[in-house]
Formats: sequence, structure tokens, C-alpha cells
Amino acid sequence: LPDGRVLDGLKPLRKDNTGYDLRDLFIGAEGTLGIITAAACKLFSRPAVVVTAFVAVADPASAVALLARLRAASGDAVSTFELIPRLALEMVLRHIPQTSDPFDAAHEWYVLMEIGAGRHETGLRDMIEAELGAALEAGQVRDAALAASEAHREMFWRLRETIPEAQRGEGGSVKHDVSVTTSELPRFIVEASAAILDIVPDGRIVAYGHLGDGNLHFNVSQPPNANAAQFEALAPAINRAVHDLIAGYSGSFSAEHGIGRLKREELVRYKSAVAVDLMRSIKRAIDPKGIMNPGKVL
Ligand code: LAC
Ligand code: ZN
Repeated sequence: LPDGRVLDGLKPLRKDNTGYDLRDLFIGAEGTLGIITAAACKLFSRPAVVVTAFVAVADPASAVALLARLRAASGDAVSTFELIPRLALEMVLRHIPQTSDPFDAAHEWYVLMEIGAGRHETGLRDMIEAELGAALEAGQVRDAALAASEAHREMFWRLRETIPEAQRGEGGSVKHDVSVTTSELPRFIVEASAAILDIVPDGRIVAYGHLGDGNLHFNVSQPPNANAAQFEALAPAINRAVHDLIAGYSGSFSAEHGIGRLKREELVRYKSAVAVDLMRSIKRAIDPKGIMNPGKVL
């Protein structure tokens, strides 16, 4: 450390025993342990072919099965697998200009997927069409549209990326950023939806996001015509119900967006006391004056 103290048990970066590998400690520390002043990035070659598809699926379990099918068939080249419920698509179509439903019929659930093959891969598109056909026969897929151009691809992405903005157009919302093992996501969605509707029977559940990472934004929009502030006053009760449930799944209440100030209390509630003590000790050792992003995380 700059003041000469030595942290035990860390792997020295250099042969002269200077510089310690704090990388893993810094990941997710949100700047509370120091400032990153340089980074080296490992680059991968850009895939020659990327296939983007908007797919209507029967239910979340079918989406999970489809993900497994496509990972196996593509040699694990699935780079996007975003779950979208009908309600989210409807909100997007209502609030976001230049959007349209890719299908004639309405479907309960959708997936936006992207698969990129290696540099020399050919026949990827045919392979994905064949897999989607098989999934259709198996009852997992209801309909599918493959992007035919870059503009078409951007149109599909717009349907996914504008969900937060569209949800804002629907009034008050209570949000979660949870993760569970991907295979358990379908059961979690059923149970968390029931838990939320117990508290707010007309709440509109907008559970969307990064299914490929086991990470969902399990959000609830206010009932239509309700008072936004009154609805958002239910946030602590709704958060508690969802986060208690996620703890039972050994999942995380903070999958993607960090702890910040908003989830400090949750951290103490759901992490073990040993883990929180250890985090505080590390914080004190590295930042004894508490000057690194004060007030965040711990
Ligand atoms: C998203 C942001 C909320 O996935 O993480 O849309
Ligand atoms: Zn996200």
C-alpha cells in the first residue's frame, strides 16, 4: 500500500514483490476501494456472421430450453438472449415511435437473440433456422423472425432497449435487478409474480432482461389509473417479498446494477455477517480515511 503497509495473502504481481493483484477485489467495488487508472483489454475477433432473431416462445421454460438448444448447436456462440414479456412489448409499441410488432398475432413471451459464429463459420443462419424449426415442432417456439438487414436488426434491438423508457411512460414502477440459476428462472418468475400480486393485485409485472446471464429486471408498473406515489409507497414491501424469495434461491438481489446507496440495507440483510465484516475490514485496510466513493456499498 502507498503508506508501506502490506496486505497479507495477496499474490504479488511482480517478481520484486511489489504490486498486488487486486483485480477481483475491485470488480463490483464501485470505486469504494480505489480508482482504476489504466486497464488492458483482451480483444476477440469480430464474428464474420451474426444472426439476430426475434422469437415468440411459449413461456419462460421454453425460452430456457431454447437457449440450451442454441448454445449446444452453435458451439456456445449465443451472445444475446433477452426475455421480453408481451406487456413490455405493448408498452414499447404504445410509447416509442417507429416500433412495430414483428408478428401478426400476440404472444405471451418473446426472446431477442443474437448468435455470432467464429470467423470462418458458414451455414450459421441455416443451422439456426433449422433449430428454430425443431423448437417450433417441440412446442417451445410459436413464431420467429430473423433480421434480414442491419436496419431490421436495429429495429429488433429497439424493441428491447426502449423497455425502461416505455415503462416510465406507464407511471410509477418498482424495480428489481435479480439473478438466479438460469434453469430456475421460470419457477422464480411464477413465484415472484404471485408474491407481488399478493401485495398489489392489479400491478403489471414487467419481468424482462438478460435471461442468458440468469439476470432479470423483475419490475412492476402501477395499475392503470392508480396514483403513482401511492403505488411507489409499496416499494419496500414489494422489494422485501422479491428479495426474500431470491435469497431462498441462492440468487442475488443485485445482479447487474450494483449496490450504490439504494441497496446498502439489502446488502447487510442478505449477506452473511462474516461476509459484511470482511468487506468492512478490507475497506478499512485499503481506504482508512473513507475517501473512496464515500457512502456507497457499505
Ligand atoms: C436494461 C437496464 C435497465 O437492461 O439494465 O434495460
Ligand atoms: Zn439490464
